[in-house]
Amino acid sequence: MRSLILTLALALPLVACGGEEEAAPSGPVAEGRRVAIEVGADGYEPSRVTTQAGEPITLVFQRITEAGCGHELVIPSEDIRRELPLNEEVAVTLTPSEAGELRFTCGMDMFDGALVVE
Ligand SMILES: [Cu+2]
Repeated sequence: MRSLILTLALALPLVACGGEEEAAPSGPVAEGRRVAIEVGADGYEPSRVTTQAGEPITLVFQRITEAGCGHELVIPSEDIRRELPLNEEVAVTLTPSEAGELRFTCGMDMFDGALVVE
């Protein structure tokens, strides 16, 4: 009998916690702040963008030159690889979960860009 009461006492808080879980939002994905990034012959302008962990942010890349190799955008940690057609805006929305640096670069890892997460 004693062990049964103990089990119930342990089980109750677990049930209470489970009930507070929120369902995933079903509406459109929040895009948060939008930051325009130009992709030139030598890299990104700006090359560093600062944001807060847990906040969605949309980086809008636009390649403005045929020079250089910015036609491909790579964000290694997110497994993102996108073509950047000349003079077209390409939006990438990210919600970094923890502080740190989230690099972005060209297809050959030559450009240096980063989303700095605080
Ligand atoms: Cu390159």
